[in-house]
Amino acid sequence: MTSFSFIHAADLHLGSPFQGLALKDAGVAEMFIEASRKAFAALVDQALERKVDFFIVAGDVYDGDWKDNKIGLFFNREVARLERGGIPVFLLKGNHDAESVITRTITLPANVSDFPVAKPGTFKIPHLKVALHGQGFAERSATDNLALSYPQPEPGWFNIGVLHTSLTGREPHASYAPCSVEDLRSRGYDYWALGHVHDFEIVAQDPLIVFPGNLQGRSIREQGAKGAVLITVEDGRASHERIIVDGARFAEYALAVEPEENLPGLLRRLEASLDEVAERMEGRPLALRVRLTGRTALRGELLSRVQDLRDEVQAACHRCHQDIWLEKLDLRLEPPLAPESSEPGLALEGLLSASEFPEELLAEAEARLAEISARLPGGLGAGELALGADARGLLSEARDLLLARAVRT
Ligand SMILES: [Mn+2]
Repeated sequence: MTSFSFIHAADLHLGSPFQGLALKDAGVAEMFIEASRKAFAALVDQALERKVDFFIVAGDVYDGDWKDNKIGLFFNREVARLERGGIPVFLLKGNHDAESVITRTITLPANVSDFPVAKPGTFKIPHLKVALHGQGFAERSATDNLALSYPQPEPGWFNIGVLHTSLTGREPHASYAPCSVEDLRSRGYDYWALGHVHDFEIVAQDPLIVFPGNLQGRSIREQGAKGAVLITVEDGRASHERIIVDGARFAEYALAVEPEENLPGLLRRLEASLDEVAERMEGRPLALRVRLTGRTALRGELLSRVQDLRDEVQAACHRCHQDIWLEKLDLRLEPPLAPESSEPGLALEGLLSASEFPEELLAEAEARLAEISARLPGGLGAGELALGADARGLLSEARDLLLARAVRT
């Protein structure tokens, strides 16, 4: 059997909305917005350099319907580079770019084949004796076990199954085209090119079943290095190598504030401890969520000047590395265990420190949150709450802020 190689990518999510940084700077935001497109262009560069034989995208090329044709024009331009390099491209529609979801089209080059959505289809590359089997999504929701109706393998050929699926469940990813590893094995194929789950995962070795993960992290929930896989097949055996192409990264860092520490001391310690974070950037801009925890007498002061604190934390990040951008400052501070009883405002604190909020207040806050959330752009789906906290969390934050101000005056 001939030896050959191909790239397996998934979940490009082109056009995905940007989640934002603490610093409101359009130029910096643009760097992160551009990252998804740059990552795909970098992958196309790799495919051309390594002269792979074909290229698979296992669903969710697009994040959703296009506002205009900009995304379609970008994708066409990149896959046309693959066409000029003689590399065929096989696309599968996932839940985000299901047939019914994407209403606009741009005519793609002739090297692009799109798997059917009504039933599984097979594309063949005769000179390599490769057969690719796949079925895309007609609708956003796919509750059937699609894998079970995939065709019999082509005898003596290298058979690849392409499928957008959550398998038997991969939290927090929604359940689509559910199936088990045994269902996939039962098809008798040599490789399964999966999509949907945004973390890289080798699901099985025999045959090789792979989630390449998404090409580019888009929020704090998608951390670490991102990319696709290069699959090399020799004598019918597939082996994999990750190709990391992300153009920006997300990370979290938690620091426990010492009880007696002052603000300059805290900032100096943060700056010094971010060195280990900077090592994980590998030359990319980093959106960093900083979480401050611990019991500190500074809590009231920090909470009442949160915007200044945010800027100071951003400044400390920049003193460590010019491309660490504060994604969010998450304050989880607690007051010291034994507050001085002579401090003014403690009566108010006693008044407000009841552990539960009245039901009517909670209901009112929840209703307002729902109203605001409904107006925010959708996008990343389950997980992150629109304002970063639930009604109870936001009410606690408001109470703490009020207390801090009352105590200071
Ligand atoms: Mn998906």
